[in-house]
Amino acid sequence: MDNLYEILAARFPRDPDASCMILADGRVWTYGDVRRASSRIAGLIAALGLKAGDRVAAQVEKTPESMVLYLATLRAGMVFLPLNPAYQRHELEYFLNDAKPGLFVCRPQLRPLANELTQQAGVPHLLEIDDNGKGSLIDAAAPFGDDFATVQRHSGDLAAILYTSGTTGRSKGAMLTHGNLAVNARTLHAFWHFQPGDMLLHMLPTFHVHGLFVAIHCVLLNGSAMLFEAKFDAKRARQLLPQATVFMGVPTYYVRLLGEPGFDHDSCRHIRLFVSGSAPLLRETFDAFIERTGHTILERYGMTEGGMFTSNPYVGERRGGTVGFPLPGTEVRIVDDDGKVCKTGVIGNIQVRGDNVFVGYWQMPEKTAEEFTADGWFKTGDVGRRDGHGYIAIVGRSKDLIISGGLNVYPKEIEDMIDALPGVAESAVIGLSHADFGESVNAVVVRQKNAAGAILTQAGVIAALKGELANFKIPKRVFVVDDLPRNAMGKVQKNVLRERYS
Ligand code: MLC
Ligand code: AMP
Repeated sequence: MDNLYEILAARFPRDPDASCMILADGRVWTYGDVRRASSRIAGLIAALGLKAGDRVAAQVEKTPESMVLYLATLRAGMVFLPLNPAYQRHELEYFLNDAKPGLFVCRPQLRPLANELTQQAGVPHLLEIDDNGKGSLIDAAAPFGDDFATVQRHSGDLAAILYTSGTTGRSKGAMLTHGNLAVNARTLHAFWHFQPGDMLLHMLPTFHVHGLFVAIHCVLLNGSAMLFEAKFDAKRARQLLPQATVFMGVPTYYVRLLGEPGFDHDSCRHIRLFVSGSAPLLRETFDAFIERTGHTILERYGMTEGGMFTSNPYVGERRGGTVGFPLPGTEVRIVDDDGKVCKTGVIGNIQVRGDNVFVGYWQMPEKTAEEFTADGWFKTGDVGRRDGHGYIAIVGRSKDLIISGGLNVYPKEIEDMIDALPGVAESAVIGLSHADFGESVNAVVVRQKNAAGAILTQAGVIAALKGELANFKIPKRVFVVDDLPRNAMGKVQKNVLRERYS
């Protein structure tokens, strides 16, 4: 059976009363609850008339019910498409029209907009899960049975589509198969030594690879429990960490933990593993964490398009400023612009290959072809080097991407929106270093010459973008200028802007 749900469920504990998710209010979801609830929701999805391969899009808060909706989608043979609840009209409209899901699950407060957009996009079914895990989807699933027969899927069948922003401004849906997800889950579970009795403190959002796949798959394959928190909060993390053995986070979580009074050795007394990824972990954070807690954070590197590619070792030296070695089953090479493999220590483009690497971008065959080499290597757009001991360091990106608090922002998308505002001639969106988010989004906006009546201000630009774009993409600062620096080819020199405004 290649359905990922079956692969995970085969490792669920025999005892149906064993804990799976422990919630902030003390409620516990057992593995039996997970099986039953996913069965009922799968029954509902199938009864709606969705066919294998149809998309189930969900823009809901992190709750046990929304996690189970993911498993139910797998069981029913559909393709899960999680969306950040921060997404606004502009983003949602695009995703629904592009993915054409058979079912869209939203929060009740979004209902009016969801009605409008689903009608426009021809999405036949709209149901709700609210922020307490209740709503029309849960009510409609209640009459269905606890013994849904999980639909047969092959390892090459799609399990999920996760949108990643695109350099051209158009988001691309990365198509991941049951096989892609299963192979990465098994690798990480083994490589990070998951063991009976582990307790993961889960504070990541569940609409991205990190929180949804890396963290949850490891726990489910392990048949163990997680402290399932709605979001990251440093104070709450400090209180809960003594009950946990594993923690996974983006670098901002570690920066915030270090800023938390009372966070020390004792707070981490049962922890065996801290994992960081999704964005570069600063050397100073890595060092300060060792000093404060005695723990060496394990940094790993990955991407929506294939899960995890490299990891520092579980046993052996974890080197700060590096992302370790290729994981078993994943090949990583560093090549120059002509595709020739670089010598040790030489900086080049990172390419990856393996069974975990995605099968392409949803309905974008040309874009997919561009991102792979003729011999099947995926071009990550990251730039790095390998040292004499084989440790890989990410030193930059060839793609114009900002990672803010572990969330990706492609400048082109914001620039397009700003350029359409009255009084704007053009704009350049740049990442600047930020103590908390690592990088922050900033806009340099050129006022139109002789634009009658248009007064461009930071507040005006920000107000115009809010409601259209997710909050994390809204520039933290806006600089209004008369022109942008350009090179001889006429290309905007973002490096000059970054220096000027840093
Ligand atoms: C929230 N805001 C952000 C932001 N998150 N702004 C910039 N960057 C972010 N990441 C906005 C809020 O809407 C708010 O706006 C203001 O910034 C301050 O919010 P906050 O209270 O500080 O934010 P908070 O809710 O605490 O969220 C910050 C965070 C969260 C870092 C905890 O963003 C987070 O959990 N990030 C993790 C993302 C993640 O899982 N990435 C993995 C991707 S997978 P306003 O206007 O209301 O004041 C991947 C592959 C891989 O990359 O390798 O893993
Ligand atoms: P996403 O598209 O959200 O999956 O983000 C993937 C990108 O995050 C990668 O291409 C890298 O640029 C970045 N990334 C992930 N992990 C790390 C890491 N440990 N260090 C530096 N960058 C990282």
